[in-house]
Amino acid sequence: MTVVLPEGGTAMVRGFAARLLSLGAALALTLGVAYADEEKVVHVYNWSDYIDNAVLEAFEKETGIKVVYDTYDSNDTLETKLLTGKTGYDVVVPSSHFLARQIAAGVFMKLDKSKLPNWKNLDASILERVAIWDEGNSHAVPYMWGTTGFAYNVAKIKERMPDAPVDSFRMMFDPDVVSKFKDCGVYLMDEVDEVHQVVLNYLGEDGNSHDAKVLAKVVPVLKSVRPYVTKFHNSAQIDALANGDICLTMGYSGDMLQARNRAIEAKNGVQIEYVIPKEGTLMWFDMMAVPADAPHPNNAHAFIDFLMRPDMIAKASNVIFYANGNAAATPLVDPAITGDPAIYPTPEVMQKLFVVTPYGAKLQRTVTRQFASVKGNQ
Ligand code: N2P
Repeated sequence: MTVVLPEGGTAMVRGFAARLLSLGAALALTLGVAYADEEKVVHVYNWSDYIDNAVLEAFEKETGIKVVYDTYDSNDTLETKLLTGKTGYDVVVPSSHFLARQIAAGVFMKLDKSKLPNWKNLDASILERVAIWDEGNSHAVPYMWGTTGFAYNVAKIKERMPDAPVDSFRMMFDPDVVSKFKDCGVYLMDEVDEVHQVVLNYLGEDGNSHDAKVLAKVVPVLKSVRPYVTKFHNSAQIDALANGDICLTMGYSGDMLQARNRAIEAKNGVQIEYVIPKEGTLMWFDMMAVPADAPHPNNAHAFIDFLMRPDMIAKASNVIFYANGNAAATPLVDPAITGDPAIYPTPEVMQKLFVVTPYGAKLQRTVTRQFASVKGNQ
């Protein structure tokens, strides 16, 4: 619970607020005891296609805590809920740069590391990286990390353009190229910030620029390819690719690899490739955090700790094709995954990946408007 003292309040109001604070402290003590008697349930809000259900079942079986699990497919959706408050969720999983401004807005509680004995399994180098968004790693635990690139249907692209530049974001952002694929289906992501950042980087600009004039350079590029985009979405591309319904899409690394895998399992002859383009791209870390007003904070800690168990997080990575942030889990992850450069990029490719910091409120409004003007009606 956060109680903010009114800044210019009268002495009486401030006196009242101080009393409220000490009441809050007393309440926290009582709640400390009450936590132990939390109802046996944890409400989790995570990205879609981002867990092995066997992990949730194992948690329920071992702890007797029921998992109520909801999903989203965009940081914007999660953030709108978090900023409104009273989400009812105990654990949420924003991406690193969104996390930073949500921490600044007071959305999350500090983690009680005494309740996270499996913290020791985390990868120290990843903890150091993510500390730029969460100083001292005090509010969040790395779950999975990945890149935002593109994926394509090998046969359909070859058929339409034998010399297609399949190692470059020209596939998505050069109108002379992408126009050739409209008939077989092209999706672009519906994630305002990431589309801006990736296009800037493609243009040779700083992908993390916070300069409105630089960010405006994205607009003509998006307008030039807009006629060939058949849908803006963040998760529908998995099935659409796997079924052969689309031939090109921007997407999250593991999601695209899940699509590849679904096609292999369906034996439908669809061959999918995921590409981290030669221009480089965005790298992000998705972070587990507990909303300040979570109804079951103890259960939230128990859930997060369970996901830091090497066997459990390795199980998740093996199903969702994302790299996790747990060093002790690496030997348990399928070698086909740890050895796949699309999931664990080579040091050379790592050099080309960039991370971003959050936009301020005004700039965020500007880029959101820009994106909406390009998208128009779908
Ligand atoms: C899971 C997508 C998570 C990646 N389907 C977003 N950072």
